[in-house]
Amino acid sequence: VESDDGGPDPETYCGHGRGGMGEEVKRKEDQRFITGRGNYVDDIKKPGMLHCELVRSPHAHARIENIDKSRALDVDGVVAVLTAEDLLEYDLATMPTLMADTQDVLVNDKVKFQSQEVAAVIATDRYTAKDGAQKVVVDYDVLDPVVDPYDALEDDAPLIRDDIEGQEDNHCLDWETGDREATDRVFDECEVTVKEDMLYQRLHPAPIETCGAVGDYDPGKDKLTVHMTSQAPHIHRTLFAQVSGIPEHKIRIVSPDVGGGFGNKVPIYPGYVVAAAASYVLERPVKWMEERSENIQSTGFARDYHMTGELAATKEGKIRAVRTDVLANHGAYNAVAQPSNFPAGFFNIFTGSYDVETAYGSLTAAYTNTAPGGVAYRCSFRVTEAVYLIERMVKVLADELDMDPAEIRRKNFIQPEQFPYESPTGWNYDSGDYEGALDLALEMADYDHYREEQQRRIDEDADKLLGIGISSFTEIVGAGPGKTCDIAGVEMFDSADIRVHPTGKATVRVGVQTQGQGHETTFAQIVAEELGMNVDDIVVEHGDTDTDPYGLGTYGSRSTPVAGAAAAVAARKVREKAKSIAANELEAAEEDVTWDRQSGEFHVAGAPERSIGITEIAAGAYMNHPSSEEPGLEAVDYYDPPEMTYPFGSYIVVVEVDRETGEVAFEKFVAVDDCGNRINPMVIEGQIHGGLAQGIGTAMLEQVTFDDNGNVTGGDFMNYLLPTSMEIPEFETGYTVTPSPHHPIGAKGVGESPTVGSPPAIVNAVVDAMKHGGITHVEMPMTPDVVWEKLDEAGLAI
Ligand code: MCN
Ligand code: CUM
Repeated sequence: VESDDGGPDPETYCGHGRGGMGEEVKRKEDQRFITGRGNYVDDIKKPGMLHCELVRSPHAHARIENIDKSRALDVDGVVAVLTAEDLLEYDLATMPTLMADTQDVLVNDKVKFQSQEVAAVIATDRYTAKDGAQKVVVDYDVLDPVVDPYDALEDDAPLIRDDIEGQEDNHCLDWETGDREATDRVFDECEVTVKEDMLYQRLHPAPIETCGAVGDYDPGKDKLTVHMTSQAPHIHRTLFAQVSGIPEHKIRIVSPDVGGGFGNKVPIYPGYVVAAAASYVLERPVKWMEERSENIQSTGFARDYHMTGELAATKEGKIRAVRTDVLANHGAYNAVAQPSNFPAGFFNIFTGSYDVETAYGSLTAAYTNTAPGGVAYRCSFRVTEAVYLIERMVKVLADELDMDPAEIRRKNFIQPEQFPYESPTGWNYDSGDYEGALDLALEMADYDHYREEQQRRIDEDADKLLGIGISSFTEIVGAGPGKTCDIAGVEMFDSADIRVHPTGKATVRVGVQTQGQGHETTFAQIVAEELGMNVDDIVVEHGDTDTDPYGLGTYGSRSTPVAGAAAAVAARKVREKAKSIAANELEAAEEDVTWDRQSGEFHVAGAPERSIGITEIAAGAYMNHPSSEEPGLEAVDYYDPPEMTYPFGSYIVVVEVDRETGEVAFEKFVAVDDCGNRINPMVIEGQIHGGLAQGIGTAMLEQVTFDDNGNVTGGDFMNYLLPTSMEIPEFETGYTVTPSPHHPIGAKGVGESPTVGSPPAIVNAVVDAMKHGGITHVEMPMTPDVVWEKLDEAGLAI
């Protein structure tokens, strides 16, 4: 359903004072969050509810020889101890991962990573469950672990996946994209080539709320209700039905308030299955709630990409080809949370914002004795890695050619008139104006001034060096289309269901799931805009498979591109019917009635005083419906996007590097984003701030590390360093608006852009400060010791 008054033209959405598109509506949900009235999984208490604690392996690689439950069962209050043997009886000992691998729910034979789930103790309260868990005696035959993916692929590496038939080594998968021959040819003939190895380190998504579930099987209704921390309740229900054999209509998944997801809550974890299974077996509600260190050690991690990047260019700085090779650490199972057909996610967008002739990428993934994962933490399905690769490499090339990194980008940008643009790896970019965003960022950053200041400090041999880093990234968000993107076979569409009630208020239900992004506000704004309603008259619901239309969930910044589109289209369907009712109420022919976006009312052409708004129309729909229409006023839309959306931006970071200590301080941090038409600028600003903070954490502090035994070194926030307000500088944000031509309201996603775009800008800045010493790369996280080593290597340390 097209808009009848101009479509995604940004001028159309200028704000009409009712809380529609483009207005800074305060987040409706914040009232309950900031007054402690949120309702999270751990807030759920049910009569007779039991508590579950998991017994986790202290070893990364070990065969289980025996599990003795007896001492645990002796603990007063312990109701049951479950092991794989018990689950086998119900055919629940294993579960499929999102990439069709098979993961143990409770370890049957061999532990494959430290903290893997071995047994579950169910007791009357959490403390008793914990006491019981400590009394489960597990005999392990400890095996040699391997945690490094390079080591894992050595001939003499211990075999991790002996459960897979025919598997003889730790090789997980190979993947390639682009044109190898053409790319090699360009590299052979090109005047300039550059090459750099870089690690995008393993990160932890760190939501405030850890994962948890309350399983509640009702034998009277023969229905299983699972409250769980889920970014994708509907697909989780489908998977639950497939695994458990319980029919799908007898399962209800409820994802109540979710305290941050960041991709952590896309996969299914054994704890969810155990809580549900235990409630089924014991016929009592069972709660499982993870502790912080369990979350850090076992949850779906992010990145762990060992990349080699290469560019081939002319002496003038025109990039002709990009080549990359990656070794990915997938952990003990292939359990990456991404569309089924994309084994490397959307990494193949690694040519970024640049118009290059040809490109080739290859990747190998390895199993290691580490927790599974790879796609999480605001990553847009590995676009983080792709953007890091290309934006780092452009800087490497600029330094090799002694060119200004802004200038070299300008030389290579895809130009506005080239859209829709097909990339050498087959992606179809919808729209962009990369130079516009860069120009604005340069101006905001006072770029020329800082370049002069940088040189002055070098000339004067100052103690603190200045570095300026740029990143001009392009993202790809909004999966589907369903024909190419699916999760476990289900096409990646999304949905919205709008019901306007007799008094003119509306309930909107969507198939996506907010974890803090503000959907209760922004989806209401879309509907308010398209129906001429006031945003306060609309309530948005989500996260209940019994009441919401089926959708694929929130991740990959897809909510606005897909469910946002569904909300707009459903609203336009309602508007179609509203028009017929309006004509009836106004006693005019339908052709003579038009809708006015400014007033939000229908009126008779040529007689603007004869107008009618949604309240009267709703009354008409229920109390005086025209004979040509059914009573009621509602519509549902299932939206399969024709393409993804390609938000973009330019970030500029100025840092000061202390030659004495290696400490890095932020002087300036400019972020210009373009997410097409903006629904709520304040929500976007919040998304950008949060994501930039995470980008700073990535670049400066965060990394999951392992010791030689495969233990996560420091599974807590004393050791896994997250940025606090002390480490976060003042951000200066700006924006441009380049609508998506195929999205009903011209919007693109934005939730991940800042995390995707900022790490390379920060690393580029730190490298830039030392480039006169010959430094071409600094690995993340750039802690003072790492930076000092580089200063020392460059002869710049004092
Ligand atoms: N928005 C807007 N105008 C646009 C685009 C978006 O006003 N043109 C608004 C949206 O209406 C929505 C928010 O910005 O309220 C983010 O929208 P979108 O880009 O569609 O992303 P999603 O809603 O699908 O959120 C997912 C994305 C991802 S994948 C991660 S990871 C992440 C992120 O959002 N996790 C978050 N931001 C997070 N923010 C919080 N607080 N908590 C998380 O767990
Ligand atoms: Cu990759 S993290 Mo988000 O897509 O939920």
